[in-house]
Amino acid sequence: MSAPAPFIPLTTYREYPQAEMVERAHQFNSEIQRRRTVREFTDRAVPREIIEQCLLAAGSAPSGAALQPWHFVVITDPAIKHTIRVEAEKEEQTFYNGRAPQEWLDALAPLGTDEHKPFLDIAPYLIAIFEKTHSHLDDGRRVKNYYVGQSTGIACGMLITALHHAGLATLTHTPSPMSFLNKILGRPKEERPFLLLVVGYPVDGVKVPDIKRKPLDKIATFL
Ligand code: IYR
Repeated sequence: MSAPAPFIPLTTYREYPQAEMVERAHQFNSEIQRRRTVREFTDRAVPREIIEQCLLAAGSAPSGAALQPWHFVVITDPAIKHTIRVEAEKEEQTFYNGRAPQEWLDALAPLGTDEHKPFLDIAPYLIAIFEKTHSHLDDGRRVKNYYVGQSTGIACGMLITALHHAGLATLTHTPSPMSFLNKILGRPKEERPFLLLVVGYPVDGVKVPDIKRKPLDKIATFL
């Protein structure tokens, strides 16, 4: 049994007058509605400090038993990016040419994706996110993590939101299977690749598929 964590007063919570809350909710929604996944990036450099702050924001996500079961590997090295591209394209090649069922390919058709992933070479940052099945506590004990997928998914959502808020574009890339990332990035077996986030500036005049977000009554039920 470990000693209970000491409790401290919460000094950071802030309540707003109701009208201000409504205004803030509208503002945030219109800010986040501008986010679109892009697939064409420039090689323009992005200051590392921005990435660091966004990672800290992501690392503040709630997690099972507060064990923070994630690890972010930030890749700028062109040789490592290229190796990732080569390995990802190998997997995608088989995915698009036989492994994926027709129904899946039909679902992807409007997005215009294929096995070519030049953005993995071009974008200034790739962030590989790993979900950790176990944590190593400060006292050296190795403990099981809980709700690993939910926790890491929330952290990724916060990362994407933070990067968008900072003015960067992202692509949530999920080459499947992704285990080649452990090998290339030297991560242990207890870390499972969760997704690969491509980060940078979109090319001038970038186009995105004309998809619409579902209306509220299609995504939520109020009882
Ligand atoms: N991983 C492939 C296929 C792919 C799958 C889904 I679901 C997408 O939303 C987009 C692509 C690829 O990256 O091309």
